[in-house]
Amino acid sequence: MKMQRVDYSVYLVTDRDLSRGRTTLEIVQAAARGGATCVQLREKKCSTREFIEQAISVKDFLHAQGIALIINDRVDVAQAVNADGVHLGQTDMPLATAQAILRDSMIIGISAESLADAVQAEKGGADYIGVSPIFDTPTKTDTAPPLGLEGLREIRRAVRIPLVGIGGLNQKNAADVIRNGADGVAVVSAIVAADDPEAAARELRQIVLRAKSS
Ligand code: TZP
Ligand code: MG
Repeated sequence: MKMQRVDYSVYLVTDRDLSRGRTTLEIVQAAARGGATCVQLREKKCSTREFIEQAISVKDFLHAQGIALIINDRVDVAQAVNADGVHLGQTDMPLATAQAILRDSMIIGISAESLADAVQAEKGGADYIGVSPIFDTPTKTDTAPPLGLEGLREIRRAVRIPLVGIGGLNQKNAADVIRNGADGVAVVSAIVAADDPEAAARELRQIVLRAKSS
């Protein structure tokens, strides 16, 4: 069953290369204790088998907490582990193809690198949009030019589905991202590479909650 009402407030995107010796599961557990509300498992290098094993262990943990698990890029892996969703970029499987395979069984998130991408994703029936990137980031360098807060605002005015900002987001700019129309902040390094991922997630959660209520 497709999860209704996902909380995108603090959306952790994993990255084993930035985890400083901690396992992805350890990072996910710490982030969940701190208040992360959604987790995207993003594995660019490991084997399909390892991706699936990792996804199962992360899912077992997250489901006990009621936190959504979204799989990056791989519709097959998302199906194999019965994840809550899949996240697709502009050069990944097309939205319509993923919908034909998944038949409304899970959330589909789409990365939008422009206003046109965002409008098209909403028209196509995406469940949420990752607005990417908001700012420049060393974590991913093959991105489109940053949209900035102005670009985010423009997208917010044009679409109704949930928006999650990504790219260079942290405790210093998370409130601005929410105030400019995002429903949540997606972060890699601000949690994954933090000295204390739990404290980092907790701080982000407080900042986002405050920004939403002000
Ligand atoms: N997609 C767009 S920017 C990005 C991804 C996966 C990386 C964001 O990483 P960070 O460390 O939160 O800037
Ligand atoms: Mg992708």
